[in-house]
Amino acid sequence: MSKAFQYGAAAGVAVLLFTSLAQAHPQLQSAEPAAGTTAPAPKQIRIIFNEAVIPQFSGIELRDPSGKLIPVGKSDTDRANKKILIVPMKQDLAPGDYKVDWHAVSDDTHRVKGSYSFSVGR
Ligand SMILES: [Cu+2]
Repeated sequence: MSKAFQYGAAAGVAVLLFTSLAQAHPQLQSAEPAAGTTAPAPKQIRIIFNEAVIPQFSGIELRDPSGKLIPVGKSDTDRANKKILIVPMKQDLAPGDYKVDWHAVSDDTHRVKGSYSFSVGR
């Protein structure tokens, strides 16, 4: 076996390993309001993952443009689809930009987190 072939094969295995690991973790697929969009004040924030998440260990921190934490309700998953995390709003969000720092734990107990922003229009 040539050295070049050995390196190539090792790289291929590494890519396969990385891909299967990545697929085994919850990933954000979409959100409502969607990232980067301007929407009316939402009654709830919905985040759709690629796999079921555990609501007790999943949720968001919502911040206004000044970085102030906005209180939100208790996270839950959609009864019909455990891939959808639902966070009810406790108040009408004033027009402006908001940042969502989310975290989620999937059924396989893997924890992931991320953040995105959306805006509330007038
Ligand atoms: Cu995982």
